[in-house]
Amino acid sequence: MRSRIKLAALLLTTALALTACGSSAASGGADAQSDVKAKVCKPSDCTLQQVCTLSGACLPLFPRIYSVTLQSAEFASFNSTGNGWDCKSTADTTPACLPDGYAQLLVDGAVKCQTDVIADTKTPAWNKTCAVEITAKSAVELRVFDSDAPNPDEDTEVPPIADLASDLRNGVGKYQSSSVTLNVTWQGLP
Ligand SMILES: [Ca+2]
Ligand SMILES: [Ca+2]
Repeated sequence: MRSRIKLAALLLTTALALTACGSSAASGGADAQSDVKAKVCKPSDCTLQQVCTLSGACLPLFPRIYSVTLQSAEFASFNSTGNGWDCKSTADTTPACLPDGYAQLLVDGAVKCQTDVIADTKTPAWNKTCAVEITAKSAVELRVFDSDAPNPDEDTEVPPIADLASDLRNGVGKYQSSSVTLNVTWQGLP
């Protein structure tokens, strides 16, 4: 009698273990499937007229809403006139002599994204993200300033974007003048 009870208990334990194993394998399979669905393209899969969007599909570059992140910048030691930023000489190392940077993205002359000012550093990191609609005819500009309030802010003269379509496809861009380098990322939506 006791051995029958032991056998029944053993069978029940085995059945429970198999059930647990089966349900775990099933949920692992579902996770693996959703991982595949989450990302199905990379930039090199798409044509020159397409972008690999956040949804994982190659879709037309334009018109499209892009998530733009004005990430960070590196200011040179001197401004475009050859002087220090907030003091004449860079030999003056007091923190207030360092630039007070902020960045803007403009579409057709209107500011669509602007960072806060980060005071007294040559390496501001803003990581400011905005959703911006860009069409094939949009004039997209990037600007970086040293805030000199209450005086006019000093433009670091970031040059025009040389190849916007290429930067949108690749998802990153570095934009450089003699006085600043601006780092931006682009992500096509949806
Ligand atoms: Ca300053
Ligand atoms: Ca300043």
